Parts: sequence; C-alpha cells; structure tokens
Amino acid sequence: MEQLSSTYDFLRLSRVESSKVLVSPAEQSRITRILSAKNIAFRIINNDVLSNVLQEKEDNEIFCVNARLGTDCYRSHEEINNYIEDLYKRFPNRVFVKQVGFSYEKRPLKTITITNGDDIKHKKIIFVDAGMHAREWISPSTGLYIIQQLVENFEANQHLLKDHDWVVMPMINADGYEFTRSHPDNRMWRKTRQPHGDECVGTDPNRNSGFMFGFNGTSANPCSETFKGPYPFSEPEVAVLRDTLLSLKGKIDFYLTLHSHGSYIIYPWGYAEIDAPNVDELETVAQAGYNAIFAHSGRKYKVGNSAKLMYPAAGASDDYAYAEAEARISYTMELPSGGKDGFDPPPKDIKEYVEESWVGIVAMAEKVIEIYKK
Ligand code: 0X9
Ligand code: ZN
Repeated sequence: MEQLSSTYDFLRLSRVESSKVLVSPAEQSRITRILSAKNIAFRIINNDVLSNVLQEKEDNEIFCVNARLGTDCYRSHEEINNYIEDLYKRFPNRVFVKQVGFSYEKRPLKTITITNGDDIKHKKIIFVDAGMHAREWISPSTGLYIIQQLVENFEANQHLLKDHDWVVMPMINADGYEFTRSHPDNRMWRKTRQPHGDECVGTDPNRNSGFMFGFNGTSANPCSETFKGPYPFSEPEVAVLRDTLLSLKGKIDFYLTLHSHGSYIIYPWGYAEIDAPNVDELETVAQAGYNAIFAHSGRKYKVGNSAKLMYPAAGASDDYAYAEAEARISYTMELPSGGKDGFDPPPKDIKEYVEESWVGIVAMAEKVIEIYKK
C-alpha cells in the first residue's frame, strides 16, 4: 500500500487501520485489479464524491450566514486574516500580527503572536500551524478556535500564557485551500499550487522541508500527491514556515501542526522508524492529550512514533521543527475524521470537533508547561 501511495491519492494510509484511496472512474478497474492480485481486501465506500461535495458546499453557505467565526462554518483565507487583524485592533496589548510572507499566488501569510500582556520579553514559545494540506479544512478551523480561546477567552486560559507566548500560523497553504473552495471538483486537492514541469501542479508541502529531504515516503514525480518538490523549500509557503520557525530557534517548547484525519497524535522521527532522543517526554505529553480527549468525548486517539504508527514520510514540518528549530516537543495532530471522505466534517459539527481538540491541546500544553518549568 505504501508503494501505491506515490501513484494514488490515499485519503488515509495507515499501518493500524484500513486505508482509503480516491481514484477516478478510469483508474478504478486498474487499482481493483492490483488489490485483488495482492489479496488485499477492499470495498467501494463512495461512488459519487462530487455530489457529496456539492451538497456540502451548499450547507457551508447556509451555515456561514450569521455564523460565529471559525466554529459554525468554514471560512476563507481572507476572512481568517481579517479576523486576526481585527483581534490586533481589539487587543493591542496582548496580540501582535505579523505578515511573514506570501504564497506562490501572492496571498499574504500571517502569524499571530498571543501574549498575556505583561510585556515580559523572550518567553518560551508554543507554536501552532494549520492549513498545510489544502483539503484538511477542520485544521484551520481548529487553529482559529485556538486563537479565539487564547485571546477572547483569556480569563479561562491565562495560565497557558504565563511563561509562554503562543505563535499561531492559521493558514500555511493558502493557495491550495482557496483552490479547494473555488470549485467542488477541486475539493480533494492536497498540495500547493506552484506548477513544476508542464503537466502537473503543486508540491506536497509536508514533504518539502529540508530535513531528510527526499528520503522515505516522498515522490520525485510532480504528478504525485506526495511530490517533494524540485528542491527543499521550493514552495514559498514552506520557506516562510522555515524562516518563522528558525527565528524562534531554541525557544520552542511545543510545536504542533494540525492536520486531518484519523485521530492521531504522532511524533518524530517521521522520516524513518527511529525513536527520537526524548521519546519518553514525547510520549508523556501526548498521553496527556489522549487522556483528556478520552475523558471529554470517549474518542481514542492513536499515539506514537509517526513512522511506526502511520508510515515513514520525510521532509515534514514536525521533523524539521524538532531537528532544526530545536522544538522540544513536536507533534502532528491528525484531527478526527468526519463526513463522507474524512476531510469534510459537516459545518454543524465543527464546534464539537474544535472544542474536543482544544481540550486535548490544553492538556498537552499544560503538561509541557509542567515538565519544562524552570
Ligand atoms: O502524510 C502526511 O503529511 C501527514 N498525514 S496527512 O494525512 N495529513 O497527509 C503525516 C505526517 C507525519 N509526520 C511525518 N511523517 N514526519
Ligand atoms: Zn495533512
């Protein structure tokens, strides 16, 4: 299955549960032949992806009317940027917004730094990013909810800001995200939007970082969903993330990158099945997240080494933050599956999803604060 993943678009690829692949009608008979020949059991779970997507687009528009930002419907990149700019205007003593660069299509990429307003400089950092993979819409929604909780629900969460500033980049792959919103046919787009070669567009931003670039689980084929790009940081969005992380090098206690889907908290190394130096700490903090989410909703996340639990994949941001920006704890959180394809929790469920994830993120942040107390 891991071999097929450089040719086919796996919506879920896992060593511990069933995998899910999206194919065109023309490809369907070929992949079913391959699976049968290899004696891999399969079933067709959705024969008409497009009609779902059309229905979901309609739902999203309905839910967006009079909605509270981030929790009631999926928002555009521009709305997300406007929201953080607005927070800066409303809470200038606690919030700082920085334009850190541009996407390939020249969309402004921003970070928001959230503090408790005590003006103490050089605190340690908790860094969260979202929207790396275009189709994983629940990720930026969760990023927004984190921002909202830390800023607008400050009283309840101020203990998380005593010794740490939070830096949140709520949308990395802005072009890809807007592409998935632009037409139902594009809803399952994963990559960036920069063309490489004449035939295919986009690079997998989570294979494009410079640490172990091109190692396991990456493709050199520009048409593959896991195309690593022509060289490390060829994608401006990934270069912006690199520069932002490196500007905080040595100060990051906790790096969290939000993806979907499947309910995993996974940690380095992801490029190969090798335990990271502080595997015990990585496991302890992740367990705190697991326990909190289980107590909240009964959902059981899968926790462990990324390559062992899911699959090896090099050039991802979690390994980069850990290796090069020296983040002490570094996780990819694969948020829960939803909707027909896993990437599409209906708008009415966003609130429940982001609230549950926030419970886990708070528990992990609290554990980080506890174990790294000076
Ligand atoms: O494959 C990925 O990039 C991530 N999964 S996703 O389904 N959201 O695409 C997992 C990345 C885990 N981290 C590493 N392998 N380093
Ligand atoms: Zn992802």
